[in-house]
Amino acid sequence: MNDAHPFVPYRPARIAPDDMIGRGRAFFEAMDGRRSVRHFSDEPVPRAAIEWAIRAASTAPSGAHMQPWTFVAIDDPMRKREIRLAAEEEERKSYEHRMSPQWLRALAPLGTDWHKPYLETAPYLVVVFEQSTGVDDDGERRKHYYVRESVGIACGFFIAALHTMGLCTLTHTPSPMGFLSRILRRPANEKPYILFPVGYAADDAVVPALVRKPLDAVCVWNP
Ligand code: IYR
Repeated sequence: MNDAHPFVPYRPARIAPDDMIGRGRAFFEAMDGRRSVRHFSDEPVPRAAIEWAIRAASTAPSGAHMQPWTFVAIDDPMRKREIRLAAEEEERKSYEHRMSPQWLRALAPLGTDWHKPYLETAPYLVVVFEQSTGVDDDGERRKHYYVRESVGIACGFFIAALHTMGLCTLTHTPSPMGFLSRILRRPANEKPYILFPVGYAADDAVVPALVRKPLDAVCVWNP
């Protein structure tokens, strides 16, 4: 700590243990109610909701606090159509030739295929880009660190924020995703990371009957 790099006091609220557990359970229950959605309503959603979710995402911890992400939000129907067509072109090739039989079997319970109508139905597409480098205060190019970890955490916050607002999304990763850089005219230091359609679930939306792993299958104490 010195004048060039000041510190400020930080006094996060102390929560009594009983309350702590109650809050932890409530947060778990809220998050456990989230599902990835592929059937969206075209009902409009306030733009401010997207902006709050992006603000929340951008509070994520990041390597050397470089915040190596760009959230590109799209609500223009022509742009959405262009993205849908390009994504479907790649996805069709993936489903027909590029994905292994084992991969296709793993996806079978999700009921996915190359058709991606939600890329037009959902009122917004938010494409998150990871930045391999950025620019410092002097305009010099600087390297970013732990980029994928940082962006992944930010995307988690984004998903949680949307869910808190009653909005739905999907972590869509058309592969390869280079077309997003071209269509969205992103600079060379940015690479597409996840494409999130965002909106309300359709009234008749269904999701696969998945079961989450219980605590003892995902947590090991003092091995
Ligand atoms: N990107 C494809 C395939 C796909 C892959 C995985 I791993 C999934 O969990 C779901 C889909 C698609 O979006 O259909």
